[in-house]
Amino acid sequence: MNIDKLKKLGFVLFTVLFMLNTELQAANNTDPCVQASREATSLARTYQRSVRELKGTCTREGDCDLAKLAADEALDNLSLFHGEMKENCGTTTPPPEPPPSPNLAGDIIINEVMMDPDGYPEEEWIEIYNPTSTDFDLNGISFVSAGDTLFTISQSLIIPAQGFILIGKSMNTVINGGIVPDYIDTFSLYDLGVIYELKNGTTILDEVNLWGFNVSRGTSANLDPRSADAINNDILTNWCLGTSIYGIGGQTGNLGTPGSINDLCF
Ligand SMILES: [Ca+2]
Ligand SMILES: [Ca+2]
Repeated sequence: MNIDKLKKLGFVLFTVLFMLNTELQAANNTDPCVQASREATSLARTYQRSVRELKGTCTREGDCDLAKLAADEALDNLSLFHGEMKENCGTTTPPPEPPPSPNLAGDIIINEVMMDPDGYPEEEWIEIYNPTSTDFDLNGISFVSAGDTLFTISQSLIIPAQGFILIGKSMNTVINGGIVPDYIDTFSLYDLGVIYELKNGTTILDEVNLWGFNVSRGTSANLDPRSADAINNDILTNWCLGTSIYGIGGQTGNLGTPGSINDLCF
């Protein structure tokens, strides 16, 4: 075989490979399933990256709005593409599952506290509210009072979207003021307003400073329900004394709304 024949053969082989490659690329580029799958995978990576950023940097309330927005947007688009894939591509493999949502500042808040009940010490309670549209598992969440961790929840405890969890000290309604707690633990609250925090490890999910709040025995510290978010519960004037009678505790009955929507403050 001479050099010219070798050159011709090389040219033919090159042309065939080039055409094959072009056809393969064209097939890949026009297949809606392949495209949707790529988009979904890319969005899942974006979401995972945003979640990593949030977990790495977002340790204070209000610091992480942009990363949260990016994560939310990627997740929304991911759901959209997944829907398109199911519609257009039959049994196409679904995109990779994103990890569970990270715990973010403001996802749960301190909503009402009975710190000085008119009766037994077991009548103290803490109410947590979930202002978001997603259920939240309180497993691993700590409650901190004046810098001291009073307890850490060590079991799955779901607080529904826009729902409440009531944490008490006893299930016995004879001594707990007639409340029905969702969860009980061992703790003791000061009979005055202090700084309370909900934390996930070192991340503060919510903080309220009730220092200066005018506590009244047998009456809860009650956040106005129109201010039920992590920012507005920082404002002391959005808090007031509970006014609804509940349970059986104390000589005159305790006032507050344990486990349900709060009394209006103004
Ligand atoms: Ca707050
Ligand atoms: Ca309440």
